[in-house]
Amino acid sequence: MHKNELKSLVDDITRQFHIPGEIIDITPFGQGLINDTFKVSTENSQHTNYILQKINRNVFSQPRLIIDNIRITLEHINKKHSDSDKLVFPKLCATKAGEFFAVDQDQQIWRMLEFIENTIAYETITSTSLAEEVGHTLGHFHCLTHDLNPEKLNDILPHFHITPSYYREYCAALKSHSTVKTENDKRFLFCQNFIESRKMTIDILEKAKAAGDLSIRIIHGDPKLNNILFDKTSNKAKSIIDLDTIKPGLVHYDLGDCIRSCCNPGGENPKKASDISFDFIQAKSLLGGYLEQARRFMSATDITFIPDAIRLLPIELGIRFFTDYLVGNKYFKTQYAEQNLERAQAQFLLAADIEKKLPKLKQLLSQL
Ligand code: GN1
Ligand code: MG
Repeated sequence: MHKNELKSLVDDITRQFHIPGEIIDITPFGQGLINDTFKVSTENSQHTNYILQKINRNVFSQPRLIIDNIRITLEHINKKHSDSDKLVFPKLCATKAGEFFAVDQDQQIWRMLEFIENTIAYETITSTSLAEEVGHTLGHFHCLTHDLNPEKLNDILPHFHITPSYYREYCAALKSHSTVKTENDKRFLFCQNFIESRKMTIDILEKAKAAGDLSIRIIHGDPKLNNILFDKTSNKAKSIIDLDTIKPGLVHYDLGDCIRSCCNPGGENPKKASDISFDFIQAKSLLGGYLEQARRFMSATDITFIPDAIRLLPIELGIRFFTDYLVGNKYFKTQYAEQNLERAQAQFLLAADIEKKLPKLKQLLSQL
């Protein structure tokens, strides 16, 4: 879509929402790989900034159900939440027609949230106290939601964070892909061999779930570092955002995902392979903060599976990136054709480093 067309569409959609004050600016916002996000600034004494998002229909085929999930979860949290709890959650804004989403001429769904002021999101962790704060925040979120009956939520993405289902999609993509010319590429072969040699271990959490060793609770689904907002003044976590993927699932996927995103100084798009490593010290702090909260609901068996989850999540995301590369980059936003291949390689390198540190990690968990 042309820039001016997009601007006029976003302007129109914004005006469908009931937000007081005159709109003074609308700009693209954030680093998300799925939805299109904008920051809307207004001149208004109560609330000045909002987040407007177009929900990606290729990923979320039933966006209305997401909005229900968010509302059910926040209602539950708000019932338990006392003033002393420091987390605030972005509120959904209503349209002038009284709905929590607007529909554009292409039947795309848009929603508006209040912007949480005076906050900052980080792309990398710079201190152990920040890592501990991240862990504490995720643990607190899980404490707030662990007693919400998972059956009350819609499973908006039934295969999301079910590692074996990503493996099946990968196998199908490998058979039919058309990226043949890159098959001799070292990165391609590395990814393919990496998955092949780990395929026996990828159902570890799902097997434990099926055996009744791990139970289904509520998961955030996407607790990566830049989805946690920190207060600019105190540097304490103030919010956990991007609630689209809230669904019934194993909290282990959340914890593993949070650690893979926080404890790798190279990030998801490293400049060179040697930038990638598993930062054990940061992981130790993050886990300490997490368990301080999560111990209230986690069983001893839950804790035993944490190292497996930490190892599994970069493998899962690597498989997702590699599969998307094979099918022609349809799911994750990319800036160039081989970005998903490089992202996959980065996740597998991280997983390989985690594997080296796994005995230390298991020992740590037995002491925490
Ligand atoms: C996607 O859109 P974003 O950046 O919040 C993805 C996550 C991945 C993440 C990797 C619905 O999240 O699962 O971990 O990219 N979200 C979805 O950066 O697939
Ligand atoms: Mg997301």
